[in-house]
Amino acid sequence: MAELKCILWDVDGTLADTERDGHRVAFNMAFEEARLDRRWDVDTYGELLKVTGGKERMQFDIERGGMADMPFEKVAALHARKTIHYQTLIADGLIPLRSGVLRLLEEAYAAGITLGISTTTTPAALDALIEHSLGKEWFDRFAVLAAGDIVPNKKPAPDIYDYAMEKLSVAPENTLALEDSGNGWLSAHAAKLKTVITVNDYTANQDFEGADLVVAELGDPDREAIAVLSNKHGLDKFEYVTLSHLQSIMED
Ligand code: XBP
Ligand code: MG
Repeated sequence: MAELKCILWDVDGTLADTERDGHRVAFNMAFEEARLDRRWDVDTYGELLKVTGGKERMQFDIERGGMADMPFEKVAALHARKTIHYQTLIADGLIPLRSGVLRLLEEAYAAGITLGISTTTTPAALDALIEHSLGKEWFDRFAVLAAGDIVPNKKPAPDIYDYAMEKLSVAPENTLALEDSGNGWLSAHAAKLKTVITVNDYTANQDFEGADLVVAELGDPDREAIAVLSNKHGLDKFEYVTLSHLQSIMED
């Protein structure tokens, strides 16, 4: 039995459905701008999501023959342009937050729970989402923004969660992760965190065996009841995820 003191949030797929209509589109804009033939369609991008990190994803596509070979400096330069396109898409307000995200963040913040971000995404992309989708006040409300290349190994390695917890001086037994993908779950689990998963179209069929709660959405009081896909701690029937659900998962 442990108290919930900290919640670490994944970004892409968890705060918002950024992959299909955000990152993917921005990669294609960078490819087109650089006059490359390659375009990542929705299904191809789904396959490529098994590789975390945008630069690593391009490198993987090059190695498997999907994209023309190029030196890593070119990959990095293309990725920098992709990040700029992504920032523009986010600033245009094209990607809303997922249901329940703001409600749960506000509830946890008001309750004095430490909040942090643990993501594979580039810091500039994260900043754009915080500024335009959450609101600038959240730059101060998150106690740590752990993102991108600051750790040697990206998810599914536990490094980014370990880094965030070290910065916050919180123990894994008091920390809960919110994730959306198999790689995110493996990362949080390897960091010894209890984990709640909100699946999306790209991750619905991935393996979340052992996760503490798997739901279709966090949900909101004024919406349809959410689908609960697995409920390891036997929480009583509920229509949306609340802070007390997260607290009971920690205390079980
Ligand atoms: C998801 C990722 C990222 C994004 C693209 O991160 O793997 O690589 O797809 O972002 P998470 P970058 O779910 O951990 O938030 O191009 O900035 O890497
Ligand atoms: Mg994710």
